Formats: sequence, C-alpha cells, structure tokens
Amino acid sequence: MPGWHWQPYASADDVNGRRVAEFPDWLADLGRRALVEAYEDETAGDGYAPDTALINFYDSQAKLGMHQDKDERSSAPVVSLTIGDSCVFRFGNTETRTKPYTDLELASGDLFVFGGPSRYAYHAVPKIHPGTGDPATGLASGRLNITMRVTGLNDGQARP
Ligand code: MD6
Ligand code: FE
Repeated sequence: MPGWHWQPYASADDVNGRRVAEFPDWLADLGRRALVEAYEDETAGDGYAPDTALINFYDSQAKLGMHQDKDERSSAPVVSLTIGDSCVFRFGNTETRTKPYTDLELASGDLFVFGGPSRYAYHAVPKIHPGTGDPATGLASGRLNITMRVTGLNDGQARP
C-alpha cells in the first residue's frame, strides 16, 4: 500500500504466486446487506458490486496513518470488516488529515461503511489492542481488516 500489487486473473507473484482469488459472492452479499443496514434503506445495496477485497493484517504493534481511500475510480462505498483484535479507529473529515476526528473502537465482527459524505474522509488505525480477539475466529493474534471496493479498474472481461 498504497497502490495495487495485483490484477484480477493474474498471479500474485510478490506473495505466493497463486492466481488472485475470485471475489466471493458471499462477501459481495455481505457488502450489500451492510449498505442496507448502514443507510436504513432496503434499496441501498441495489447494484453494489464490489470487485476487490484488500486484506490487511495488523500485528500488535501495527498502525495505519491518516489517509483517504482514493485509488478507486469509483465513488461507490467502501465496506470495512474487522476480524480478531479490536483497535482504535480514527474517523476524520474530508478536508484535512487532522482534527476534527472521532476515535472509536472497532471489534471483531464490526463492519464500517465509508459512503456518501464519508466516502473520502481521512481515517487511521492508531492502535491495536493485543489479545482482545477471540481465537475462535481462527486468528490466534492480531487483526485482519477486509475492505471491499468497487475499483472501476476492472473491465469485467475474463481472461485465461
Ligand atoms: C482499518 N483500513 O483497518 C482501516 N485503507 O480499519 C484502511 O483504512 C485501509 O485496510 C486502505 C487500504 C486498506 C485498508
Ligand atoms: Fe483506508
């Protein structure tokens, strides 16, 4: 990060050399349900078709500085999921990487939607709370963050 290491249908040669996995339907379904709940609008998920999931692992020391998610060519919402350790999530404003911002706690199972006026809000992860995750998630330690996105970069053409 930032930038895109991989393309759909290509191999992830800087990680494991395997073909980048298809975006799972169940994850897109979860994204649509997230929009319905976040906007309290049964139609809010209609047509939402995320094509890319970025998965970041945070160890107990990891931090992510203030940034906007603006590599996408689409202003469709970004849906973020937390698994494992909880963290402090700093949700800022769209103008500056400084105050005003709100610090909130994201715990395993929480889902956060960046959409509408908050789509380009600055945000950060200043702190992980080590040891707060439930090993029943399958993650013994640390935090996984999955963000699903409509990149607008994918032409939708399947390649061999
Ligand atoms: C989070 N993640 O971990 C917030 N942004 O709660 C991000 O802000 C993020 O994980 C861009 C790319 C990957 C990310
Ligand atoms: Fe981000």
